[in-house]
Amino acid sequence: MKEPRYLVPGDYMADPAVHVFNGRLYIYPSHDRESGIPENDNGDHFDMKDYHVFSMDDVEHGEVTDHGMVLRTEDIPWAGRQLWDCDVAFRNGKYYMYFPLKDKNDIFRIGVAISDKPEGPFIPQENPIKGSYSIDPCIWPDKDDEYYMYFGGLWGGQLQRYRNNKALECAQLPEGDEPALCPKVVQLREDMLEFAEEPRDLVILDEKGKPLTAGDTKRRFFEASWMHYYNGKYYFSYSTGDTHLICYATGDNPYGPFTYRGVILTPVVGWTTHHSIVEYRGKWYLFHHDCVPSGGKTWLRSLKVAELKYNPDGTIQTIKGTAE
Ligand code: FUB
Repeated sequence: MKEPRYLVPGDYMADPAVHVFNGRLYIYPSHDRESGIPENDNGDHFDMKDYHVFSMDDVEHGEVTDHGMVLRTEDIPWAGRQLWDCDVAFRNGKYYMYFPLKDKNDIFRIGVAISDKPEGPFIPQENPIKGSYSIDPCIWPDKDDEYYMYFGGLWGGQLQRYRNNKALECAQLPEGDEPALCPKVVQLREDMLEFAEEPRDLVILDEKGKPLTAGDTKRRFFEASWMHYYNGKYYFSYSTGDTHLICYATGDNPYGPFTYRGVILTPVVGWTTHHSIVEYRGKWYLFHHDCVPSGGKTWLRSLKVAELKYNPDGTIQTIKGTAE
């Protein structure tokens, strides 16, 4: 693939989670819209109200099918506002969509909606997952039929409001040499509707084996967890948020620890950067978004795909974002 490709030119879609189901590629993005809400560090301007599903069978030239609206806030009994980045997993004949949404108290929780088909529509559960908080769920189906969720996001994603899975009186963002806040990992119950255990920290180490610090803003986790597996290693990738990079770390099992390895995507036009990595028909791809088509409006993002390549030692070749 010579040039990255915009996938849905007629609408604004972001945060793509991509999976191969029944031999076809399915894309589960956030659906951006013009809400008129002023931009702020809390992310209030990302006021999304529904999801669409897309699919295709040829990444480089194929037609992208829009399966239409598959879930909306009006149909979610506990909904407050803001449907952010979702993910979908298949188990025991059903497709489970995991989505972050603020409840009626303006607290992000993670909900589940179910379908018989990868293209939806998805029917939401009455309540969010017990003990869930923050944003950006990513589901990893591991060996032995175990499913893990990775989640978390700083600032508007509210992760700084929690320690040891308990809400704090006041949010606390560590600084400087203090250890950075970690993304969370938790195994899902067999019915996929609840956590099977307490979420744990997914620790990311530097080259000396020390946890990344909060002041190391070009490497520490901010949001947008994604997991993939390549050549016997687990690859955990994520956004560094205010430094606008997609980075990755490798490990030997789903719980980590993981060791920081480098940058996958340099900054794109826009503020957020968010991605997924998937193998399809023998090639690896990075799905992501930028704000070039909207002329740099950070809340109106467009879906893209670029080919991703590994070096012989398993490191990933850095892709240049559109802000360079
Ligand atoms: O789309 C809203 C939020 O922006 C996502 O949940 C974050 O990862 C960032 O992309």
